[in-house]
Amino acid sequence: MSMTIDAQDRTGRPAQPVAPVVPTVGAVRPLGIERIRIDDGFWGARQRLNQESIIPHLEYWEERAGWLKNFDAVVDGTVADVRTGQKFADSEIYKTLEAMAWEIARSGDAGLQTRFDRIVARVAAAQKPDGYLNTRFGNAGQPPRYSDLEWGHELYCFGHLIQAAVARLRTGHRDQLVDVAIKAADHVCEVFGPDGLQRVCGHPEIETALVELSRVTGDERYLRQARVFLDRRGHGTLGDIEFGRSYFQDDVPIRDNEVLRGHAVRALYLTAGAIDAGIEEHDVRYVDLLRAQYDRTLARRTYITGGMGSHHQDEAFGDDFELPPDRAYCETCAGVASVMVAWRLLLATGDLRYGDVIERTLYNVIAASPSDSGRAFFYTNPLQQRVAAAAAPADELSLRAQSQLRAPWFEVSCCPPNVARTFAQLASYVATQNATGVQIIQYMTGDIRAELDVGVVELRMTTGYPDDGVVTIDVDSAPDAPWTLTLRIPEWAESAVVTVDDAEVPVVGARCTIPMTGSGHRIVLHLPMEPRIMEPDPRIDSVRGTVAVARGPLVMCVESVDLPVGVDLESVRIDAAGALASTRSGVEASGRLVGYEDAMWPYRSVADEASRPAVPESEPFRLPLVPYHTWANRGPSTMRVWIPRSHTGRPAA
Ligand code: FUB
Ligand code: ZN
Repeated sequence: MSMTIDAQDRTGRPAQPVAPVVPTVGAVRPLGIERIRIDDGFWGARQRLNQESIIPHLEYWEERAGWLKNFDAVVDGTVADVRTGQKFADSEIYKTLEAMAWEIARSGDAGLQTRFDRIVARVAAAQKPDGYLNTRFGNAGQPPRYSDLEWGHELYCFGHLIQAAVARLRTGHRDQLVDVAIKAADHVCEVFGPDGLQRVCGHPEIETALVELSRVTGDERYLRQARVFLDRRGHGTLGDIEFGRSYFQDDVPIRDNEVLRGHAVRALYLTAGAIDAGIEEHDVRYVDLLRAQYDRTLARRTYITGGMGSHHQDEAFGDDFELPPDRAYCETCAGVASVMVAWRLLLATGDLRYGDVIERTLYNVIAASPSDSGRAFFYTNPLQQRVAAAAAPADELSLRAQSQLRAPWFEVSCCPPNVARTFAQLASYVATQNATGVQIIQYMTGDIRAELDVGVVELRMTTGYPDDGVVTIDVDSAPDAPWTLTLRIPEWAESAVVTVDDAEVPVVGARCTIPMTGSGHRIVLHLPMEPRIMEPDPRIDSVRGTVAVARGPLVMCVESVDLPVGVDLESVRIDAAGALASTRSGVEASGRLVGYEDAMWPYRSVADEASRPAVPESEPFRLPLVPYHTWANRGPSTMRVWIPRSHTGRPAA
């Protein structure tokens, strides 16, 4: 399917939406957080958690771990001796600043503004007169600038710095952070321009940041520099490494790829930046091929949760259908990055199926990361936990490899600030508009305001989603001229019903488009929330013979703390044809238990299969499942999403 760009050139509009991604062309355009307010429900609660717990927690740990002090140490000349953290620790400060910037705009939190300014002053003080800024390279006693582009992350850090500055500019502030980021971006253009250093960064990120800086400032130099980096990639300018150059997407030019490969976050950030550049260059063919790469990745290399990345060793995509549940890496950052790509494609094409991808990933990867307290995070998001791991100590730094349970902070803490910036900017993913209508992409409780060519539309959306499937949209204000309201109909909601003032309207595929005139109307969307049994593509070898349970957008799991005392999760099977019921905490299915006998050797000949009795299964029992995103909030547990099918198959009484 090819991408359509409806030529809505918005260059020259007085104000850009207060949103992280504002392409100048696209099938639909974003509505910023100044036009959409989430004020309750599942995501309202998470935005409050972000403001009250997650962001202060990031500030606390970045100070405590010394990553903020690294900037002070650059100023006082001691950084080579005292620096702490990974090479890319600066980027966590910048992502936190970005989260704070969106949060300040969302909540108007004056205390947060003061804390933000203090951090920015410390960062700014470490910048060199020519714009270079890094606490790991280029200071007295440290390796020279750009001497380790494979692993040094200098341009990656600049990318996050620039994204934080874009957040400030879009939220109406031309402040010290913006000056620092623009100086850094100018420095990058100077050093890495067409005639400059012929290298790229081992971790993409600068590309998408430069395009957005170009969009917000109108300075095309930044877009051109992004294009230089994109075209330079894939030609082996980075040294070879043990994982091969595919790890950082430097083995094959972007245009020659068919599917995303290598390190998942790197591949997805790169794709986001490439789409951004392609959109600004009006290169439909380029965006179309990136879309095909992402679509193929969704079809063959993505977990049922929306998670991406099957390899722990190199945090990378596996081969097609290599999606082991227990070894699933599914880094939280890869979930964030996948949302970034899907959102760009949705804006470019208007294809609401990308709204499904975003929804799945938001609920089942990004929402899964923070604990209920907002003070511990999953780095990886496996779909099966075989051994009940002890909770990470609440007050200690964890190694990423130990992150079987949520931990307060990691040596590599890229994920927590990524969650924070996504939660703070979340309203900008709720709805889009074009000249004639509004498209609702995500169902949340809050207000939406859009300025259409025919006039201003104000909507109030109320829902208990995803606990229940009723979404009510009241048209509080709208012109007496025709406009359209489009609702995304999730792929799993075939029997969705939409009414306008109690009269049913047709639903076609992924959308329901309703012709509207005037205000005072009530639209109600009824999404079928009956639990569903899902089976995997038979080519996903590692989960053949199993099923999963989903309810609405939520993937469910069985957690050992919900099983009868003495029952081991290993022995649980599920009646795939059995009854499923929604409960307060999730879903109840019909389960059966099997007894396994250990042998010296866990393999046997199939030759005598016919004479062997089938593994006996117990009578059915009620098997409780909970939303995957809630798991591991109740102490050590084992867990699985994909459950072996019972061969007896009689439903529970
Ligand atoms: O390298 C920076 C970040 O650290 C990556 O995006 C994550 O995968 C983690 O390795
Ligand atoms: Zn991460």
